[in-house]
Amino acid sequence: MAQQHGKVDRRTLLKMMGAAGASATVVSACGTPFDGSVRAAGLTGAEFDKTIPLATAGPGGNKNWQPGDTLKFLPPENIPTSGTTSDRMAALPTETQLKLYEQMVASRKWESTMKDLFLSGEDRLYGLFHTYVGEEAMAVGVIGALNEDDYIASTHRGHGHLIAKGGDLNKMSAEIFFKESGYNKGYGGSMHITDMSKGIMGMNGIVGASYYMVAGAALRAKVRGTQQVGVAFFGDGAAASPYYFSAIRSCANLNVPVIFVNENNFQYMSNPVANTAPTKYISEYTKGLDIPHYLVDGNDVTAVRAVTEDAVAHARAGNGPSMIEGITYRWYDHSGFAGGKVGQDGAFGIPYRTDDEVRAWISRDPITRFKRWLLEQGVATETELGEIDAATQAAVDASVEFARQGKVPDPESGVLNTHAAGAAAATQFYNRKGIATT
Ligand SMILES: Cc1ncc(C[n+]2csc(CCOP(=O)(O)OP(=O)(O)O)c2C)c(N)n1
Repeated sequence: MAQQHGKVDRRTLLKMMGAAGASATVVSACGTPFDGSVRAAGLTGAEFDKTIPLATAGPGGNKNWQPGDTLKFLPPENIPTSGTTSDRMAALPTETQLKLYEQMVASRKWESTMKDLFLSGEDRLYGLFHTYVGEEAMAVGVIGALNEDDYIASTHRGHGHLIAKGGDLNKMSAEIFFKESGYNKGYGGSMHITDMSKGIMGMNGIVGASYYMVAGAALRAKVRGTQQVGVAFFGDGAAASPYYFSAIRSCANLNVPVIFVNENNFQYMSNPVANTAPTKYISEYTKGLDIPHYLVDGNDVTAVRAVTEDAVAHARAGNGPSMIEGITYRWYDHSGFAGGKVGQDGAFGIPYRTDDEVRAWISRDPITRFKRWLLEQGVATETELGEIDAATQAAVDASVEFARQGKVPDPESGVLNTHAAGAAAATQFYNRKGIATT
């Protein structure tokens, strides 16, 4: 395995880091193409004055990463499931198969519609919006294998998770429009949408927050013997969080029924996964724990579904956690719509990736692939799937209209939903005025 090391004197290095922030100076001083690559061997007092090796090639070879390299990471065909994943999908009732298709389409159409509205300026939308377009097979494949009362904790990129778990499109749209009729009464925006009635513990602006939220819910389920399981979604960047290691180890220790689902889209904002992962795959991080690990094509809903069924069975049987890594790709920029256009799929001209790579991933579209599968299996005809597409778009359009008609929250209600004392005071205020606060 190629390891190339540049050398820099430690005292100089610390001075540089203190003066100007580590990454930029280390990169410029050492000529290494990536920041964050300081593997500081021997940083003890006794070794002061020794030189520090700066790794430019990680154990997984990732440090040699170039834009466009994601296609070299397509996952293995052989997934440890009983039977082929296609056969297992085929064994499901037609109604279920079509539901999965509909949910993937709903996620795609809802986000694409929002993207067009943001870009056209028609509704003067604002706030952060992280698209999940391209990754839909992950949410639908995983969540479809859960029961209604199982828990999920999502990420900042979680609209697809919400839709797959039965989230209400009207309330989602209204929240994006910051209206009182939204999921968070117009206070939260995209990243705080939560629906505990459906086991949705929320999207979350805190990267790496899903692990302990779900672990807590799943531990409660275990103690009560309810058979519920929890799923913690997280990105490749979030896998660098110490909370990840801590939570997955604790769940393994205590046999907590959590499925850790990594959506590896190779992009940690504008950082390639090479900068954050020392191994080729995220699922290699925790191989030492004696729990099942699955590495799947995250754009193949049959594969994602099959391994999740196994992981759920493992958890419900009292055997504790497991880990799933799905290899996928987001078609748009990290947040917002730079490089995107109204009516166009995908964002182009983004500096940290190549347009060819984006096109290659669009050609691996999880929805087109599943549609092909449904047609080949004779589950539905082109016309029937077209009807699902049209009905879904109509529901999305209706949700936008619902959002437009909604009311902007009163400024006075700003103290609600903020902190405990404020909420109590505001509730009294509303009670006096005879206004319902729930
Ligand atoms: C604790 C915390 N640190 C940093 C951020 C800023 N941030 C928002 S999204 C993001 C990248 C997350 O990347 P990844 O986990 O790979 O998920 P992806 O965006 O690719 O879906 C970062 C660093 C944050 N929101 N929370």
